[in-house]
Amino acid sequence: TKTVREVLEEVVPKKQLQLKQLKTEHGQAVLGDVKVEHVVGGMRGLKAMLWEASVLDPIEGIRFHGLSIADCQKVLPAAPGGKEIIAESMLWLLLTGKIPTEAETRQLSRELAEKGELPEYIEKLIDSLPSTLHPMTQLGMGVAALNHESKFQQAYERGIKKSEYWTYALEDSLDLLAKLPALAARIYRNIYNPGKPLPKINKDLDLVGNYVNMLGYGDNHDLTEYLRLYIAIHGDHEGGNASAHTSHLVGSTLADPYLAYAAGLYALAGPLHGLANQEVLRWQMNMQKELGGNITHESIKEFLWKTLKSGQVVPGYGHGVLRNPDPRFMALQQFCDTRPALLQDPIVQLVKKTYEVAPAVLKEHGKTKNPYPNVDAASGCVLYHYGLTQFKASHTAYYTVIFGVSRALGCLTQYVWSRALGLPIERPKSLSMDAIEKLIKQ
Ligand code: CMX
Repeated sequence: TKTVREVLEEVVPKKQLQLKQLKTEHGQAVLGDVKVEHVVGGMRGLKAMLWEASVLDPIEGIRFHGLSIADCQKVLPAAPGGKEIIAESMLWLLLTGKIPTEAETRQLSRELAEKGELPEYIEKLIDSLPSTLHPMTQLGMGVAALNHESKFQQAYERGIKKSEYWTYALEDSLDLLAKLPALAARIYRNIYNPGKPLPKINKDLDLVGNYVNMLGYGDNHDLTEYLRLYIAIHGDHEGGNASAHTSHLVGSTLADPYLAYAAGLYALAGPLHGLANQEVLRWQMNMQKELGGNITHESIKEFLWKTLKSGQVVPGYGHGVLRNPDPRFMALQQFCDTRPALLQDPIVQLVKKTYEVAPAVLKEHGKTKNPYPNVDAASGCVLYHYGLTQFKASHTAYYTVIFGVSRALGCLTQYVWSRALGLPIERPKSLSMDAIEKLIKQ
């Protein structure tokens, strides 16, 4: 049984060599043109950054080191007594490109559990915040403040060789991942159950098992399994999405992993990104209220048109890269399909029915390049079913915090790889409209 560090020690030199060869042998190879539409269109489709752990295919969806979600479900170890992928086995795959054994997965779970308690100053910081402060603001503050412990920052100040950066980056990343559940659960407790004692971390439990326990739902096996799957498959979605790209940019300045990920979290908080699952739930509940007992394809279609005609987006549909139903959405649907209680839930049923109608309506509307559901179309509604109903007022919007616990897997993996590969500070060239016009005329 190897540790994740030992596996990385073996993999890093190979990847370093691969990059060296790419730079020396293919440095001038062309990957595409930069068009004005890229510069003014949010760089959509521009192949402009390196990201190791996952690549998003417009049709097939996400692949983690080449493995689809279905592949991962077959080969990645689950928790004892569970079936779903867990955060640790996904983290191992993302970091190393290898599939961990059961024993390696358990060992990583134990290491994270042993490092999981929060330092007292973080507990005090979080407890001092008003319960009306947005949970994502709190999460970002807690993550940033944990850099008091940053081994990377301390080593950098001591003066270490560039080739050693990644090892300290890895230690920080594991420390941060280990502490995220306690931080996220404390925020939840303070807002929704003030004063309720928080359970200690169980050293025999996986990361998400402990998270669900600390949220107060530890006796709900189905919710625990749902969140294991949710957190594993939201872990990484290649590099260009707003949270990943933000943390990558900030990390490229050699700000430590805590600061880099805190920055990524604030990008995740936006309604077009990580807040969307909550928006979906709000929207589906409005639909439910308005349609009453009359839930038919026709009435859903009318509601969709009403949303579109009022100039709003249909939340949970569309994507910057995907051009097919999101396989993460399909995996969550599959989870629902095997559980009668979920299948009977009115809001889960409405999500399913909406999916039967929405693509055709969005095609007819003709604006979005992708008329299909993304993962957010289902994820929040299932949380609601399990009793995580705190989403209504924006200051109590908690769902994105769960996404924030998950996305750390991918962002911190890339932080380690960026340091291992010695990637430089990001500094793309910007242009004014006048400068663009001048270039076109040349
Ligand atoms: N409903 C209505 N209109 C939509 C739409 C939707 N679901 N998705 C895109 N459009 C519109 C866009 O607003 C844009 O309109 P304008 O030309 O008037 O600005 C047009 O279609 C073209 O957009 P696009 O190229 O298809 O999509 P983008 O890459 O610009 O945006 C996304 C992608 C996800 C922000 C967008 O589809 C959206 O707003 N969806 C709803 C929110 C959502 O579900 N977000 C979650 C994304 C998943 C994630 O974060 O991982």
